Amino acid sequence: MRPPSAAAGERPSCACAADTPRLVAYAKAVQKIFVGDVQGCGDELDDVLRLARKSFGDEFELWVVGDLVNRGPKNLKALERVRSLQADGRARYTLGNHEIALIAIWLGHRDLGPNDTTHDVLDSKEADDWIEWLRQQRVVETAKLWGTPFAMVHASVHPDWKLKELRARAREIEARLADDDEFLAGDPGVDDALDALGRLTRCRGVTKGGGWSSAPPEQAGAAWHAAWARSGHSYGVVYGHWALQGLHVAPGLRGLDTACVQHGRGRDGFLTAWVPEKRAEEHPFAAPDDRFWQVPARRRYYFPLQDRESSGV
Ligand SMILES: [Mn+2]
Repeated sequence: MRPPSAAAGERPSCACAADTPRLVAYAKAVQKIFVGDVQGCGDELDDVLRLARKSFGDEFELWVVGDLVNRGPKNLKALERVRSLQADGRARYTLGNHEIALIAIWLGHRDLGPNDTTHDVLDSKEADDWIEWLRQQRVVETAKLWGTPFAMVHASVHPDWKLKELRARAREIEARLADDDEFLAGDPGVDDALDALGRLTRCRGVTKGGGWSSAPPEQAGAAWHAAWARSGHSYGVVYGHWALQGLHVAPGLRGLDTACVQHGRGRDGFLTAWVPEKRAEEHPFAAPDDRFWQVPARRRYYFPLQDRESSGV
């Protein structure tokens, strides 16, 4: 049955008739779900997505800290999930060191290593398209959680950088990565952007002189986040990359790499998601925090060369 239509001249002049649903000025925020290093654990990523749909329907955004690929078996699947959500405007993704390595391999700047498992991407008919897509991705994403600004990055931010500088550095790196086929073949000793790319995607330790290293801080000064925390920044950082450290919850910091792909190598591995649902009066980056999902690895995936050699396999 069609509703009776009012003749043109009879329309009420006021648009807010009592029975008309009104748009609410503050639309409900879509739930952000931050996921740690997937590294080809495509089945466990699907487990997280199932939980997300069960809890929030389509009202969630997936935020991926990078290292979506390598060491694990289902790299293409992991990439496809994120690309599909991103096409719907429902995923943010920052590149990790393993994506940077994959791009460098495709461009001929380095060889596939004995522990690399990204053949499914490199051998696919759409490899060129996948690499082009990766080259369009960001190395830093920023937004706000209930008014608190934050950055998502794979490994670290420079302890001194404010959000504005972090963004500016990231945009320069992203433009070079997308357009310059020789960027990754350069020398980080003379190319600031390439050095900053390393810091964003590989750093764990920092030195007093402003340097950084991918080595853990026992070998290289302090943990980057300890130095960052001493600077008293007002933004939060969500990151990954540090499986040996594991889940890291501290004021302003959420480190989400819980070694899913390392499962069975002397410990249990999980894929961790941070699901910061709003709680009244609580700072989004306060610690302690229990708003995590942890999906156990289904099996051991990673048998690096050193393990294969020592076991005689
Ligand atoms: Mn990493």
